[in-house]
Parts: sequence; structure tokens; C-alpha cells
Amino acid sequence: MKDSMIRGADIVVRSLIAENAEIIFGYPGGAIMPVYDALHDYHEELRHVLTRHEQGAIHAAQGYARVSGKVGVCLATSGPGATNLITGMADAQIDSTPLVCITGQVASHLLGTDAFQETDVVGISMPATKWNIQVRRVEDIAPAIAKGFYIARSGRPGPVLIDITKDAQQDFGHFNYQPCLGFRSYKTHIPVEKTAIQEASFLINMAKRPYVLFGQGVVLGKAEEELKAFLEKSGIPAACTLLGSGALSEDHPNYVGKLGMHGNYAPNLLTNQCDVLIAVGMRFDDRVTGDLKRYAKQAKVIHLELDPAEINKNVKCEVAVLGSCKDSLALLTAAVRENSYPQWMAKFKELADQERATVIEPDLTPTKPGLTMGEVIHRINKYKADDAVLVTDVGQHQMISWRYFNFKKSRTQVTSGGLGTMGFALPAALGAQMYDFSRQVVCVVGDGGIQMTIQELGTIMQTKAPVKIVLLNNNFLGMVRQWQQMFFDKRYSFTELDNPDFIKIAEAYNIQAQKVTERGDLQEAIEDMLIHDGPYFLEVVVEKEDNVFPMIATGCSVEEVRLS
Ligand SMILES: Cc1ncc(C[n+]2csc(CCOP(=O)(O)OP(=O)(O)O)c2C)c(N)n1
Repeated sequence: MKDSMIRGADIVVRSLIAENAEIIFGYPGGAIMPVYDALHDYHEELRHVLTRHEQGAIHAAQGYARVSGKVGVCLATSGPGATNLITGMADAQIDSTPLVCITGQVASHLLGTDAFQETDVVGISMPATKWNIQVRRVEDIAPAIAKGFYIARSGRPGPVLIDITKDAQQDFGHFNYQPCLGFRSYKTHIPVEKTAIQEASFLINMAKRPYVLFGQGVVLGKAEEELKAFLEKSGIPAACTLLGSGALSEDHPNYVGKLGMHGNYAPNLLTNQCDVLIAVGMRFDDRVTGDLKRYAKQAKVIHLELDPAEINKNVKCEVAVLGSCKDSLALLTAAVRENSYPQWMAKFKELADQERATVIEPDLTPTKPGLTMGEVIHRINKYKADDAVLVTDVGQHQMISWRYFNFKKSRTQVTSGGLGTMGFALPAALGAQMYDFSRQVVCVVGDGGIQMTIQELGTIMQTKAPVKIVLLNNNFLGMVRQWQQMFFDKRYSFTELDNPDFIKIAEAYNIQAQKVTERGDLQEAIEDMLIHDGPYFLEVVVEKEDNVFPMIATGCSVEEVRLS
């Protein structure tokens, strides 16, 4: 009987292969050892990347998922291995990133005994996952993995945790993989209601100053072409959220810029002057809306959204168009009139010119000797490939990079948007690069954030992933320092950093490295980095007390966006 049966651990690996997983990121330990043993047999079908920390593994899986559109997979042991995944789960949950996380668990007879490395990861991860389950019997492994992949990738994507006891991994069972195609109580397809389209198109056709705000829902719903067609027919100006960047090329004539706390001047300010606001696959995050009581009160709001929980959550809408925006945008395009709004568009242009003169020009052509973050990113943007992926950490460099990178293609921006997780960038860039070695992946990170996951330089060394790491070193936790300067009387409380010799660290990991301190050396250093065949570490020492503008301070309205 046992001859036709395989170990639970082999079932785990064969289930992953059946789900077309090509790569997994992980870190071994006692409770997951049977799965690691099985991975040894299947290393040709399923690549495993050994990171240097479980947080690195999950952020790498996130980076992989974000650029590929596939489900990212990570693997960890019980106890501390499992808890080290939690930040990544919370990050993936808030940023709708599809992940399957597999953790080993102590043997089922030890559950609840405070056994070595026992932790209730299912309990801990409950609010940080879209779905989670503990599997204690070998026969439940494959169905749990099938359901996990289905839930992670369908509807609004998100992270799933499957916690498998060691005895279930060691027991023998039959393998007959049945992919999950759906189940009662979980509907992923919502047909768009005709009346909603009629009401929305009526408002749009009557509008004098309509305005589209698009978010990551367009990317997740693969609706980039539908958005473009809608904008081209309707003539409506469109701005993007942080995670929506790239869903529409920034060269498109209808594109008017970026929304949010450090977005562009015009898109924020004019939110309070449009008459019809069409939100597409975005969730009115507080970083976008500022003070909700003074947000777009003059406008009739149409919300195109897949997740019913987002409707009327932060902003009340006149018309809710539930469903995939791929469907709703196509229907809406058919229903709206061809139109153009030259005067309304001119307002965006006028304010963009003000931003250019007050913020962008001084940032890009500084008169001070110190390098600005803006000029560094602007130069990289000039020489990077059109489909280069930008991965950023969290802080000033993140906002500056987002502002000065020109996104032309979908899935070219990876950052921790909702959770704002420092330490995200380095492993996420590794994951993004593992998806495609031939693609340029530029990782921009601050001197604070890089030290949260700097050990992943070891994974980059071992995999030879040709990530281009750009460290913008201001010797400060810059974003917090900016807030201390602006809102706490310049009392720099514990934000200045004495840093190590980063070049020595990179070189110790066998990564080619260069440090730039002078403007005159910047251009050549960037060229050297971009043409280098392999990983590269470029440290640029920038002005210590540079600030990011425009800015909508916490509690302010979008129309109070400051240029200085
Ligand atoms: C894990 C984590 N801890 C704390 C913070 C709060 N935080 C946001 S930005 C920032 C400073 C980041 O400094 P650095 O990495 O040097 O980047 P910079 O702002 O200087 O570009 C801090 C501490 C965070 N976002 N994430």
C-alpha cells in the first residue's frame, strides 16, 4: 500500500509544482525539515532561494509576485521562522499581493504544550492574511495548497498562510492534485450592473470638470488597455496613486501626475475642484485623501471597485460600480461620449508649471554643492531601460524616486505602499530580479532602511542576481528628520545615524561597489552601474537635510498642499 503513497513533504513540493510555482524563497529549521528534504529531490523543477532571514524571504516573494503577476511563495520553520514572516504578510495584505506562505509546525501531538519552537502562527497571522489554515493530516495538504493558491490569486489578491504540522509532512498519503476552481461562500466574479454603468455614464457625460484617479486595481485587474481606451474616448485627465503608477504611461496626454502626501501639486489641489471624480481601483487611502472632511466635497464620486468592503469606507460615492475594472471600464467606454476638456486640462498644466519652477527645477539643478536625491534619481531615470523596475524602500528616497522616475509600463514599480515597511526594498528587489535576470532592477534605499535587511546582500551574492542597488545616504532617518524639522521645532531626537563603511560591506559580499560624493562623478558612476553585468552597489552621499516637497501635512486638506 505504502508503495503508491508519498510523504506529506513530497506532496507539499509536488503541489507547488502543480500550481506552476517556479521559485520559492525560504529558510529552513526543525519543523519544516521534511519539506526541505523533499526539495532536494525536486530542485530541477522548483528552484529554492535561501535568503538570510525569513523577512527577506517573504519580501522577496512579494517582489517576485509584484513584477510577475504570479503568486509568490515562501517557506519557513515554526516559531521564530513563522513570526519573522508576519511583517511581510501584513505588508502583502494591505498592498493586495498574492502570496502562499508555508510554515512548518510542531507535531500535532505536541500542539498546545509549549513545545520547542511552537507558536500559534495561525492565531497571530489571522488579521494579516486573506486566509490561513493549519493542516494536521497528510490527506489535507494538497487540498489546502490548492485552496490557498486559489484564494491568494483570485478576486482581490492577498497573502495566505498554510501551517503544516511535522507529522503531516512525515506521514504517507496519495497524491492526486485537484486544483481549486472555486467554492461556495467565496465569489470572485461580480458581474457589473447595467444600471450602475448607466448612472455613471450619465454623470460623466454631464460633467464639466471630470477627473479620474486610478490605483493598483487597474494593474491587478489587468485593465491597463481598458483604462487607456476609456481616457482616450472620454478625454478625461487622470492621476495615479503610489501603487497605480505604471498602469498608464506617464507619456500619455491624459496623464496629469501623482496623488498623495508627496505627489504632484496639480493632481492633489484639483481634486477639490473637479465636479465628477471617477475612482478606478483605488481605495481612498488617507495618504491620498488628507483630511476626509474636506476631501472632494464638491464632487459627485463614482467608484469602480472589485471589493465591496471599499465602497463608502472612506469616501461616500454617488455611484458604486462593483466588479473588475477591466469589465466596468470597457462598459463605461462604450457608454460615454467622445469629449475633451481643454480648459480643465490647462489648469493642470498651469499648476504643473508652478511645481516645476518652485520644486522640480531647484531639485534637479541645485545651486548648493551637496547632491540632492532628486538629481540622482533624475539621472538614473534618464539612462535606465524603458521597462526597468524600480524597487524602493520607505522614506524620503522612496517619495523622491517615485516622483522622478518616469513609469511607462505596468508592474515596473515595487514599493511598500500601505504598510510602509522599512527593510522591504533589498529583498523585494532580489525577488523581482529572480523573476527575470535580463531586466534592469534598480533598488533605491536609504541608509536607515538598508540596515534593516542588509544581510540579503548575501542572497544577492549567492544567486548573482544583477540588482543595481542605489543607497541614498543622508546619514539620517531622513523622513522622520523632515517631520521633526517641520512639526517638532527641529528637535532631531534620535534620527541621526553614524553609519558603517557601506562600500566595505558590499565588497565583503563580493558585490562591486562605488561611492560618489561629488556631482561631477555622478553621471559616470550611474553609467558604470547600469552597464555592469552583475549586482552593483552605488552609494551616493546626499545633502543631509534635504526635504521632500510638495507635501500635504497630516490632517491637512488636499488643497493645502505645500510647495515649500
Ligand atoms: C519598520 C519601520 N520602522 C520605522 C518606520 C518609520 N519610518 C518611516 S521613514 C523612516 C526613515 C527612513 O530613513 P532612511 O531609510 O534613511 O531613508 P530616508 O528617509 O533618509 O530616505 C522611518 C524611521 C518604518 N516606516 N518602518
